[in-house]
Amino acid sequence: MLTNKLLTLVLVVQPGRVLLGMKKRGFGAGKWNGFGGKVQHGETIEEAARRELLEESGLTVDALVKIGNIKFEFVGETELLDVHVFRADGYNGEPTESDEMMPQWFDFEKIPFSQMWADDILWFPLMLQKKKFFGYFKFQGHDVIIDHTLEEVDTLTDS
Ligand code: 6U4
Repeated sequence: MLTNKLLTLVLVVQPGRVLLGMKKRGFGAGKWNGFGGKVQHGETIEEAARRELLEESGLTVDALVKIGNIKFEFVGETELLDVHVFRADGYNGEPTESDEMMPQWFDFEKIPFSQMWADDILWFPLMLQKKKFFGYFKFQGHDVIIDHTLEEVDTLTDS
């Protein structure tokens, strides 16, 4: 049986560029990614998204827009990662390196997909166009997608 693990992922977007962080340790180390992590007991998914963004990048944001929900299954693992993806178009503060992440802005044409999770190249175009989406990706190891679905949706639920 698969257990569900709630995670957040925040993309801070400015005209023509997006902020990514190089993950320095833990899950996905060595990859550029959005900012996020596990939802803790007693906090909402959005509270977790804000907390992780601040911890990992030093930024706060006013509006966080729910933009996607992606479920990840890893062959041989019993945990299903349930990642809630948010987009923020305005931010406060300066991107600051943390123990976990090294932030850097990337022009839309120079997003380093070859050093990102393999699913990102598929859903980033939707996220950048502010289209909401729902995805499912089944990974063999951390680099190979053996099955997936990705669809645009009108609304996203909280669970
Ligand atoms: P801690 O508690 O810091 O040890 P860690 O194991 O480092 O946790 P965490 O909490 O940083 O993991 O969460 C992993 C992050 O990676 C979340 O923001 C979700 C994101 N993520 C996981 N799989 C992903 C994938 N296939 N594509 C993607 N982001 C993914 O773009």
